[in-house]
Order: sequence, then C-alpha cells, then structure tokens
Amino acid sequence: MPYAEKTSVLLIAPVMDALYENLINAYNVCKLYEESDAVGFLNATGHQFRAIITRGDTGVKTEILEKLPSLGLIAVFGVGTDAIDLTYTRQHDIAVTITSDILTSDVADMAMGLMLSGARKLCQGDRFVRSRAWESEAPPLGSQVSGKRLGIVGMGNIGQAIARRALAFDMQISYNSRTEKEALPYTWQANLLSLAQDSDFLVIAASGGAHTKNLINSDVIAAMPAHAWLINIARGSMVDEPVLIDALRSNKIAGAALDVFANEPYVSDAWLALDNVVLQPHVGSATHETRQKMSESVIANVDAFFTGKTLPGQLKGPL
Ligand code: 8YV
Repeated sequence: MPYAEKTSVLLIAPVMDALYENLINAYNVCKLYEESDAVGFLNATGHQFRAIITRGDTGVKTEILEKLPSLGLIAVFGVGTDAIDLTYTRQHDIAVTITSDILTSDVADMAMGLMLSGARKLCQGDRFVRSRAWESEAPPLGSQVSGKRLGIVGMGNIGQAIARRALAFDMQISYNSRTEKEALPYTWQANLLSLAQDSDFLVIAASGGAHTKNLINSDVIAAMPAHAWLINIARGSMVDEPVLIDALRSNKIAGAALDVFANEPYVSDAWLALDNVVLQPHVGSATHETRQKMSESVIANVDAFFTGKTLPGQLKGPL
C-alpha cells in the first residue's frame, strides 16, 4: 500500500489523553501550545492547517485564525464559543463544531451539587469531621434548598436541565432570558433585577461572550436578598468578581458556589479567604462518561470535515 502522509491538524490547547490518542491515530497533530515561538511556527506552517481543535474554555485567538488561510474547521471540545470570534469565522467560511447535547446533564448536576453544597455547608461539614471539631462542638446549621425560589439566568439546554432537577426539589422556578419560552412551565422574568430580588438561589446558566460580560453587576448583586446564594456554572466573565467578593465579605448575600472564574485557572487570594464560598475548578462536564463522549464527538466532527460529510456538531442558529 502506498505511504499516505497523515493530514495535519493544529491543537490549540491540551486535551484529555483519550482524545489526543485518537487524534494521533489518524492525523499529524501539531501542538501550538508547545511551540516556544508560536508566531514563527504559524508564519512558516499556518497555510497547511485546514482544521484546528480547541477547548470551549480556551477557544482560539483571532490573531491565530489570521495566520491560518486554509482553515475550514474549528472543532471545539465543549459547547462554549465565547472565546472564538464568530464574526471572523462566518466571514471566512470556517465551520465551528461543538460537542452538543452531551454535557448538559453533568453541568446541571453540578449546579444542583453547588447549590446543595453551599446551602447545606457540605464542604464545611467535611472539614468539621476531618478536624475532629465534631468531638467538642455542634456542627453549623445550613439553609434549606427544597421548596425555595430558584432564579435561572439563561434558559437554554442547561438552564432547562437545571429547572427539571429543581422541580424534584419542589422549587419555585423563574428565569430570565431574552424572550419568554412559552412552552415551559416556569415564570419568565423579563427583568434580571426582579429575578435577582425574588430568588433564594440565583443560578447563572447563560452563554458567555461580550453580550453577557459582567451581567451579574453591582445592581444585580444588590438586588439579591441577604440570605441568597449565587451559583455559576457558566462563565466567570459574566460576574463582576470584585463586586461579588465585596458582597460576600460584608455578608450582603449568603454565599456563592462557583465552578468558573474570570481569569481561570488563576483564582485570586480574595476567593480563598472567604468561607461563604464553594470553589470548583471548572469541572461541570468533567465526568469519565461525558468527557469520553465529548472526545468521540470531536473526532466525529474532524473526520466528517475531512471526508466531506455533514458536520454532526456544527454550530447552528443566529450568532
Ligand atoms: C469544557 C466548557 O469542559 O463546554 C464548555 O464550553 O467550558 C467546558 O464544559 C471545557 O471546554 C473543557 O476544558
């Protein structure tokens, strides 16, 4: 059989081993993040890449796209496209694929987990047992979750999956989104401030990007009741973090349970000094099952692109 050279693809950020192994079986994978002179590398080789692979949290800088004149595909390991310039991709006819509908349940589970661990003080309880404080003190009381008012910011797939779970907790569910989703049995609040005011738990489940940057600002945080919790499983960029930190320091709200941060993986010392927070390292979709399916989805999209088939995860809808 004649020797066929593998097609080159460009990897923007590290991915899980299983995905990397699958990619190298079929493609010549170049790791941009390991290049000491990324600009020089792209100047010399950029024209050869028709596909790149990246993560939802990393996306790809437009300066990189500009050095890839043959690019036809950005395959995202994740669903977030907020770190990709979609105006550029549309103008240059670059398809963007995401791992649609795979991580919804896990991220919704994480939102419920954060809500419960914050309000019921699960992390403090764990530390209380480990430190043996239990032998001499009574454990702290938490706040009830069942039956409370849940406000969801964003009612896409993940918001809806959170709402379905919250129904089983007898929660009263309201949401804020650009338009009302009349088919859903939840109360639409056109005004985010009113939603914040009327929620015991405010969960951020909208997509990131310029349109939602600092959406949870000082007005929204000031509108939240003093006993309320803020939960974020979406993007750190959606929260004005210094304002939230101030509110938590002065107990203007009860707490925050966060899976995402504005400058992750860097998390400022201010967060670490607070004990009314639950902090997670962006692990909403991080289960073996989901990450395996996400890997398969990325491979399916890259393979479909190079064999001229319909891209199963192609981003749809208006930008
Ligand atoms: C991914 C995410 O797990 O889907 C997204 O946009 O942010 C996460 O769910 C992440 O891209 C993997 O690192």
